[in-house]
Amino acid sequence: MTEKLVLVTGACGEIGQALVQGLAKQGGYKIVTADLAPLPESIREMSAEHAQGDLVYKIKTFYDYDFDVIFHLAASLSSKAEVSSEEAHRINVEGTMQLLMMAAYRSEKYKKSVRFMFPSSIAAYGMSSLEEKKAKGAVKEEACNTPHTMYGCNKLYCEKLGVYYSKYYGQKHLDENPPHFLDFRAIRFPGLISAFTLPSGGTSDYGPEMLHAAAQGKPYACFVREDTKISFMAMPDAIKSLLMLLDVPREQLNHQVYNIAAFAITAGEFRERALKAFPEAKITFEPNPRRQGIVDSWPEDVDDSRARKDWGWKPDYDVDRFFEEYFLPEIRKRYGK
Ligand code: AKB
Repeated sequence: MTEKLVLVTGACGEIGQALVQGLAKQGGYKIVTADLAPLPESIREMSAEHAQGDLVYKIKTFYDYDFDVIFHLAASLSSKAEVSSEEAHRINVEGTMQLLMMAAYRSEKYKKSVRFMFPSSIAAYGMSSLEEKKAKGAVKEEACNTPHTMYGCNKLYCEKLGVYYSKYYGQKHLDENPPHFLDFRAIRFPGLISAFTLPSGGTSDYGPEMLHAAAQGKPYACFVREDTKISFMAMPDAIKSLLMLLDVPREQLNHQVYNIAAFAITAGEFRERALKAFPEAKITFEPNPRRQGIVDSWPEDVDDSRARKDWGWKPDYDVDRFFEEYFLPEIRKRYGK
């Protein structure tokens, strides 16, 4: 069987590294990676080729490749995007648009629908107050699409761009039979937690930062209030969702954007779990008003019934299994505690 050619942008990021490992483990893919940074040692051997540099300027190079699949993970995350909003817009929107155009062009020219996998985020939602956040509970995809952050606006808009390039680009959809438009699929991720890497530039980062600090015996001042609640997920489940959605036949999908959820938990509950595992941990709460505002605007949970129905999504790790079977065993090995 011939290998499928896959591009992973943002390959050095948390999802990127785990995804490259997941694709390599699954087999059947020739992996091309792209990132601003050189590839870390852990995935270097798995990439057939690495394009280092700014995607927006490098896009021309990619027109020469016959990609079957694109995972466009490169992004400036929510906290970072608030301090450099213009740069974030360039990375998050222009980078995505350039890649979508390239994928749409190739799909049409070669009559082969390129699969374009896009990680969106719970940042695409916006709650006007804590009362609304509480009242709304687990939100469905179409609810509260009023993001409060540059990153959230970028993600929501890029979902729309993806739908546009896959359905309406050139307005040829009426006479094209069969259509050869790019096949855009997006997942709105909650906060992700890996036992192997730490996030940077995001606002859900307090969860993984707190747990990694506790495991290393380092004090941690959490930048959000104890009662702050959002949805989180183990990194292996995030990778599972991307690989699952990639393989679903188009006819089976009734939508192009899907929520996925695993467990919704407060920062205070994270602290309790961390203290149970590492009783010496020193965790305090020192809310940062700007970052608190960002997380307060995100829903406390998301409704993932659409993904469950269309492609059989189900996380492997609920909160107990996340700690007992994934995070704690791995982190103890990592930090020797
Ligand atoms: C962030 O905090 O910006 C991301 C996200 C929730 O999309 N982790």
